[in-house]
Parts: sequence; structure tokens; C-alpha cells
Amino acid sequence: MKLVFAIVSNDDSSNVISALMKNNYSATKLSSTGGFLRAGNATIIVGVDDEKVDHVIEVIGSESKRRTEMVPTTASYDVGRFASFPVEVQVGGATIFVVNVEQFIKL
Ligand code: 2BA
Repeated sequence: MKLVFAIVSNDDSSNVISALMKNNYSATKLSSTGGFLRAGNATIIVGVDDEKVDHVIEVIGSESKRRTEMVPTTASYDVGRFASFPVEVQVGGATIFVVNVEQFIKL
């Protein structure tokens, strides 16, 4: 058995959980914070049999594709004068770790 840890953006986490549930995988979502950006993200953990790991990764990947979005930003160019313009940012993606499970116990 393996434990899959997937760190995804908060925006994608609900869709990832829904897709896992739809495919009958048990999953737990933990609120986490990235060490570099110090921004909230979500860590999803899934315990699965070895032969299902690739499918779990596929399901997670289908709902957390790295993509580019335009977000509005504001810059000040004079005292009290601001300009608003969109900038391109990368969002989504998943960082995945797969580790061996020594024991799986439910009491
Ligand atoms: P990603 O590499 O896609 O990482 C997204 C989040 O995944 C990270 O959030 C962190 O929470 C987790 N993560 C990634 N690699 C990990 C690892 N080896 N062990 C444990 N957790 C890991 P942040 O730390 O806030 O990083 C956000 C994004 O900032 C990263 O996206 C990367 O593009 C960039 N980044 C991170 N560290 C950097 C650094 N030292 N220099 C430059 N850019 C960095």
C-alpha cells in the first residue's frame, strides 16, 4: 500500500477531492501553507493499493493542471494616481510524493 501526498492550490482542492470521491478513493484534505510564498495551499492524502497509484495521480492531475491566468493588478505611477492592468500568473499544478505504508489500521 502507498500513501499519496498531493500539494495543490486552494482553488483546485475541491475539484481534486470531488474527482477522487467520484472514482471511489478515500481522501483527506489538510490545510497547509507553502514555505516559500507563505500562502495557503491544500495537502490531499490518499491511501491506496500499489496498482492504483498511477490512476490516483492521473485523477489529481486532471483537476490541477498548471495554467496561466490573467489577474488584475494596480500600480501607482504618481501621488494618488493609479493604473490598473492585467498580469499573467501561473496557477495550479500539483507537487506529489508517494510513500510506502508499513501498516494500515482502522480501529
Ligand atoms: P511549486 O514547486 O509548484 O510548489 C508548490 C508548493 O508545493 C510549495 O509552496 C510547497 O508548499 C510544496 N512543495 C514543493 N516542493 C516541495 C518539497 N520538495 N517538499 C515539501 N513541499 C514542497 P511554496 O513553498 O509556497 O512554493 C510556491 C512556488 O514558489 C513553487 O511552486 C515554486 O515555483 C516557487 N519556489 C519555491 N521555492 C523556491 C525557491 N527557493 N526559489 C525560487 N522559487 C521557489
